[in-house]
Amino acid sequence: MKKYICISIILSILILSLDAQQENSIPGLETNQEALKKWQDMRFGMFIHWGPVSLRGTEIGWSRGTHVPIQDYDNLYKEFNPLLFNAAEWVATAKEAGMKYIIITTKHHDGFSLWPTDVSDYDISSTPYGKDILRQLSDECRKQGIVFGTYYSILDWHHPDYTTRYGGDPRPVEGSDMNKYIDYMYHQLNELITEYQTEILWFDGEWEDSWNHEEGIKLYRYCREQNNNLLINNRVDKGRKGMQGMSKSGFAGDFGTPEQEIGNYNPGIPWESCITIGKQWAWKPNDQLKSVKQLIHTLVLTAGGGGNLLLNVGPMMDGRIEQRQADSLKEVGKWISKYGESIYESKAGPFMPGKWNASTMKENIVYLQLLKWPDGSIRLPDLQGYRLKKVSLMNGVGLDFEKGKKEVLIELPDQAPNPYCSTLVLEYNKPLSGVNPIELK
Ligand code: FHN
Repeated sequence: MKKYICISIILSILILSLDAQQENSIPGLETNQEALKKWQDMRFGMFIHWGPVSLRGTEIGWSRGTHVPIQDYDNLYKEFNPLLFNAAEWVATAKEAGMKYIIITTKHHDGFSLWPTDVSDYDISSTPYGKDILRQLSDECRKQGIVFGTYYSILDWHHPDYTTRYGGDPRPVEGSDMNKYIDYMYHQLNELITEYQTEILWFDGEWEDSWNHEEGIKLYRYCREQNNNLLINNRVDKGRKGMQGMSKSGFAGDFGTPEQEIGNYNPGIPWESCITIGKQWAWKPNDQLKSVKQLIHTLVLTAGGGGNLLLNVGPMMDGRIEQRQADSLKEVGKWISKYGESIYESKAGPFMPGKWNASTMKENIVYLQLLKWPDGSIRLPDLQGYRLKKVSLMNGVGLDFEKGKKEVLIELPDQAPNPYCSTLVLEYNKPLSGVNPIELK
């Protein structure tokens, strides 16, 4: 019987690894590994959901035809005049938070383009503000050394040729022409790639029947032909498993996109959790913001699972990022300025994310992130085949530890070094690879 159990375990591991490999098994859709490593090493980015809808404080795209009548929503651009928009301030806020890349909604489901696109007048050039938001932001990102990326919604509830209506849109679908819409979309994407040099294409809105797998494959190929260094998420195609965000095998996309949740422990497959700092993606007056502790724990648990965190802010109608949101990000940045070494360029650690911990690793070092400060000491299981040489507080003193038969007892000071999350540095006798992950009780 034991023999059969072993065989079934080996088979299931083989199938899982094959499935992971099949992620990139479609010819011509292989991920650019150099671009992927650069992105994974960054671990932390800023998501920005913004547009004329900030004038109403309702959700971008989704409030068109629901909380805001379509006629009203579609004319908001005529009032949009964010005179206090300052790209340098936005980028500086991201940098101070420890964020290494920015992804902004260039066109959300409402069809409004934040740049002067050649193929539509429903764009920033038709607003009282008139200036090119994307040009200012992309130039400032390059100036400050932040990677510039762009969100683009495949679905477009405003465009007459997009063949799915939403929010009680009375316009007939008959006469709409998805092929014409796809040409429009390709032209816009070509602008984002060639004129704004986006490095990450963050697609969304792939779930409706107007879009299909064949078009997803074609679009991925097209974008990579324009720039082979591009990184493209899995929402370009139809393989996303709901809000879990990971892909079924055989679909295009370089990374999975769990949404509003921390992705599962998955060191072998690239993924990024996109999560709002408040409740709403676009700016909402008096939105309930996550605490700084929640934000830091989210970052740590995401990195501990081998993923990136794309944390979303929604700028206000006048172009400023709300002070509350900026203040929270500044606090996160203070933590990262002390503990960032345990996040950037790290991999998922051997101690899986749990209620009170996470871990990341680099070579022979494990960073044990303590979300709650244990009382006096902690016991850690041995890592089979590895010898623990040294334990210390990150940026701090060495700690005594006592080896038992299959575990080690680490003495801890009474006071947690950091009120949000404290980090231990565990030095082993050799680089850790292929360690079986352990769940700490
Ligand atoms: O419908 C959008 C939503 O507005 C938001 O942009 C998120 C961000 O990932 N994506 C879609 C919902 O999955």
